[in-house]
Amino acid sequence: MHERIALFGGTFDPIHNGHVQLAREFAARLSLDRVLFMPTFVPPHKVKPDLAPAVDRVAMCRLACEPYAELAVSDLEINRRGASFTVFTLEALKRQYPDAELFLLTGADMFLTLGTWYRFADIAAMATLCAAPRDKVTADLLVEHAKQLEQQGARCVVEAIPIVEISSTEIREKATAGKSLEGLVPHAVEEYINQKQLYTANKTYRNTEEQYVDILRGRLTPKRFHHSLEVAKQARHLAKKYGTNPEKAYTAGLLHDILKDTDDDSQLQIFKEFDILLDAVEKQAPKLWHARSGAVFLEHILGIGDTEILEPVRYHTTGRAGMTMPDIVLYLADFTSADRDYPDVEIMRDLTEKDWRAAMQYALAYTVRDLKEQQRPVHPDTLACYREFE
Ligand code: DGI
Ligand code: FE
Ligand code: FE
Repeated sequence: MHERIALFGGTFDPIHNGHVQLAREFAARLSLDRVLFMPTFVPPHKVKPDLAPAVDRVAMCRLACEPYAELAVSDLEINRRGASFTVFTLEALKRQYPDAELFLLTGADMFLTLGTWYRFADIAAMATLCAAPRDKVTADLLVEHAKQLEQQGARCVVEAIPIVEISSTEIREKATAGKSLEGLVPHAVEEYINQKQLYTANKTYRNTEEQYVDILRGRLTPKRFHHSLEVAKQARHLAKKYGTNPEKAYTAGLLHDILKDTDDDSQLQIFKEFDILLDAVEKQAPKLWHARSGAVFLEHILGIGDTEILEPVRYHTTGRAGMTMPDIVLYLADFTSADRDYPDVEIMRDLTEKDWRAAMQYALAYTVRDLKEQQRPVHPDTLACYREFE
């Protein structure tokens, strides 16, 4: 019998339970003798500057694979250093295991781009291409794509393996924030991350605020990052003026737009994961999503439990009936931060300094008028808030 060996390439920054489960399921279903995790040295599609050191990514893969006879790690790509094109890696594996039958495991996104990979025909000739869908929609896409690839001579397997949606980005952010990685990565990997301080990258943070700033910098465009810092400052100023907690206001301001530059699909994924149903207006207005997904992210990924931070973020875009003072502080800070330059901003700043009720009334009237002019639906929370201050 020929050995059946699958190549599972990726950055594995870090390897997590989703990867391990996927590999083991594939091994069981396709009777694979071995799945070879192969961390890439430089991912040819997306060059990320702040990847954890290659040796550490390999070491974490080793720790994760150790308990399982069918899982192994190869440092072939790491050792070759150059751009790791899959076709070269498969050729090297062929030389190493001349009699083996090769398989290539890819995530759904990778699989959909396979046809355009460097020397795809050679890849297809050397390995059976395997993918697992994330959900029903991707399942259909993958099956459809597999048909196309097969017309180009490829052999494909799309296996409906239940996927554990874990994101390495979120793991890094949790590690940066000093949160537990329980259930996300194997214990040994968590210990390794902590011991090596991998995702705090030689940094000793003076405080959590500094960690948040680091996370924001990684998630936001420079403009939005700057906006967040300005809203934080303005929120602290207003909190002092109106007699609520200035530190909490600062944190809420800093983090209020944390998912504003995150793509729609990732936000939908968060809603799905945390059983959040969008209402009719929200469904039509993706611009509203970041307030809700952001609050969920702060609570569940960054582990912030304080409602004086979570609620202002949750309602910063629409407002709501019965706004609390922390809600109002963030809402007005977002309207009046130093980076804002819409036509009425000076009027708003003036009102905000003198009379928060008048400022809220002006802001809501402005928003509702603006939405009507653009024929966009007004959210019930926006409307309720508007009526209260009218
Ligand atoms: O995230 P920012 O740009 O700093 O500000 P924001 O969170 O207030 O987002 C503003 C966007 O949300 C802007 O495009 C207007 C939109 N928006 C606010 N209230 C409503 C709304 N959109 C709809 N459709 N309905 C609303 O009630
Ligand atoms: Fe916002
Ligand atoms: Fe904002």
